[in-house]
Amino acid sequence: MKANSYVSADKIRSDFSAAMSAMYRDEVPAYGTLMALVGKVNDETLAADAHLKHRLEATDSLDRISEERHGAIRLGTPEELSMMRRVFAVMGMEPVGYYDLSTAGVPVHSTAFRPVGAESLSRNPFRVFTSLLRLDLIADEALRDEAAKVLATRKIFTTTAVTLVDKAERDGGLEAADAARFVAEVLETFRWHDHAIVSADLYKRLHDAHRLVADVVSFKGPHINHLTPRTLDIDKVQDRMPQEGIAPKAVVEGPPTRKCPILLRQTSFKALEEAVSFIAADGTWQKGSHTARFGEIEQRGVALTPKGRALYDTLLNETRARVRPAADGSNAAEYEAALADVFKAFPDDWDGVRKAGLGYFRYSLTEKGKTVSGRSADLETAIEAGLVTFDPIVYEDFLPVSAAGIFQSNLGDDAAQEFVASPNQVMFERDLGAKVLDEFAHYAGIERASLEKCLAIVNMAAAAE
Ligand code: OOG
Ligand code: NI
Repeated sequence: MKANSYVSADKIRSDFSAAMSAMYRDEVPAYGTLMALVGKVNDETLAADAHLKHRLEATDSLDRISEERHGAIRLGTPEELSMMRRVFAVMGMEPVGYYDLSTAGVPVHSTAFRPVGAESLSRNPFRVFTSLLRLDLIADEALRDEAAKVLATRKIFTTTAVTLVDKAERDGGLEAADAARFVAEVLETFRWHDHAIVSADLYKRLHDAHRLVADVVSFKGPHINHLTPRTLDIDKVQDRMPQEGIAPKAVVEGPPTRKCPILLRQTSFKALEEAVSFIAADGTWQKGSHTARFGEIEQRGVALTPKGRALYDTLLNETRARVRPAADGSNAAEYEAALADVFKAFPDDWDGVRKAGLGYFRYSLTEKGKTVSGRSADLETAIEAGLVTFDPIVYEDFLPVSAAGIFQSNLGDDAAQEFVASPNQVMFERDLGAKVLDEFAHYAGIERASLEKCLAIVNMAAAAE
């Protein structure tokens, strides 16, 4: 056994994330511009907020900020999805959560592949929102069959990538040379292909059924469609995007601007219209275009408990009942005002969020708490006495309504479609070949573990009194 020489999954993921970033920067120059802007705003935010900087350092998450990004892909078949699960597993990424996008008029359901352990997350939190096309939601049966036939012909993974996944599973890891080859080979799956695998006519019919169907079916592979950096101040980046020549979507998705960020706020710039070629009847190429790739940024806040999430959902629905944001941005200011007003019902100080049981927190002993002994205290008393402190646990997942908003903003105004809501987690997990992790149980587990560690020490000190 040479288990010691295996490269860690965390390192493979970091290398892959860096390689993906370099490829995307090359392919989509606006991504580089956005990354530079986000980096600048993050530096400014940290320089202006010493407390934030200190807490990020204390919770071991400062270094990861600049590393932090997520991408998204859309797959066509169950076989592609289950293989993708095995590929991501080699990088230490597991499927977390189930997202039904049919409610938002998008014929896919999804999960997010991401690292789950605290150490892995702080090393590199790279994640990929992964959707599976649902041809069952497309009404035209003949077209559905045609699409399925095309999908059956394509191979999105290189032979070497598959071989290396088999090897990693068999041996329990990959050595350096294989890990490097794995990164390079898997990157191929995410590459943009400007030559379609369908005719312009079929593309048009797929596109008429739903733009996403055309995006998934017409190409050789699931090109990464965006790569999103994490910003510490999304409003500032949104404001400054135009100065950098980037036009952001009308409103930021998710909760309003707050002192204490919750969940996830996202904004994006519209998908680029890119030149592609379709297969012509005489075997030559016919010029055309396709829009799929866009830019997005996000700001992450505290993970909410089921109670906090229910409150968030209620308030967001209430806001949208008051003002539905128009795609052209004409009522953006009105929507933002309504959002801010309705969300006054959500406490905006960390202790308030915590005490109301709305968010998940990581507890730790303060310097004083570490030295004290002979003190009997329950958690609240220990907090009040400055022995125990708490930090918000960052939300590492996604928001179906935001995802839908991002999808929609890239579909154009006329593309909204109604599907009957039909979540089907059972079918998704069967196609995936595994169960997805329940995100709430996961955050609750992190909180509990931090608490137990703290309380043991505090109580021990108390026992010695
Ligand atoms: C995925 C959109 C979802 C997010 O950040 O919510 C997403 C897609 O467009 O394929 O990435
Ligand atoms: Ni995204």
